Amino acid sequence: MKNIVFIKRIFSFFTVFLIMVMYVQFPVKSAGDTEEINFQELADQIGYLVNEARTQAGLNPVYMVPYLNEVATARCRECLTDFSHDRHYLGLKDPAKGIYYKFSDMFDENFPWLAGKENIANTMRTAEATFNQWKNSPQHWANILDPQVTHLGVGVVYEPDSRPPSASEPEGYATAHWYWTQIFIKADDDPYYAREYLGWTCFDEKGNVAFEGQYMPEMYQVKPTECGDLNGDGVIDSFDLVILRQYLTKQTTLNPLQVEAADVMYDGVVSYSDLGILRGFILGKYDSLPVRLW
Ligand SMILES: [Ca+2]
Repeated sequence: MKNIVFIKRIFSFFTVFLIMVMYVQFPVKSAGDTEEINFQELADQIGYLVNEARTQAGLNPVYMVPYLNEVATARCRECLTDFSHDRHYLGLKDPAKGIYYKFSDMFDENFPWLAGKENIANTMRTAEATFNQWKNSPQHWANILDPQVTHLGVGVVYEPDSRPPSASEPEGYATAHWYWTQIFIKADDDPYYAREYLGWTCFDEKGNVAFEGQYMPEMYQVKPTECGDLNGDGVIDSFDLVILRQYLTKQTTLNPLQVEAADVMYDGVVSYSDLGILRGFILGKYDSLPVRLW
């Protein structure tokens, strides 16, 4: 009986709008070792940009939910071999392999959502560039600014072995390195039903329904506390030195706040001179950062 009520509620609200962006260009530059890419930070950057846009439009910000991030990441992986909303290779779909028959198949059957939408994109390598693709497309933008949306999941996947399409193989493999997905939902946050969803939902201190682990995304997960503190742990030590060396040898990337904190010479660029000064500070050669050498 409960399930019947729930199913009716889903169908009465259920709408799915499926839109994608595909730019036919193939960046040849590799992102390097994918171990060094902070995918969670990239996903949160997308969420932050969504909320910035929604706030400017006078709409409520949306929460991100770890489970929805997982769903969106699975959708990205699906897009590696079939970058499409219409699932026209239906006969090839195999849920056991993480390839789904329809949008709603990606969700646990008990997950309390009433409506869902997705935006997918590929090719671009930064959250800002991907977000601007969606911003410049009216249908994607309408999803981002949908007043009914309450929660968001973002997935980001990097595929190092992508290759350009050929006439004989139009589908079936990744044609871009980067894949991005937004999964928007309208949550079933009716307190009357919420207790049936425990495990997915919880109640905040005011008794409002919330999803387990939901959070407001921040632009950058790593936030330096001061000049020289590249990893944002509040102290300047050899761990920061290692990060700066990895950055200079292109083994890792830094967010803009970290790049600013890495400019310990305060000359507007990050170079091996900064590495020398940071090492000198850690060894006690300098009393404070930044150190201006002129
Ligand atoms: Ca530090």
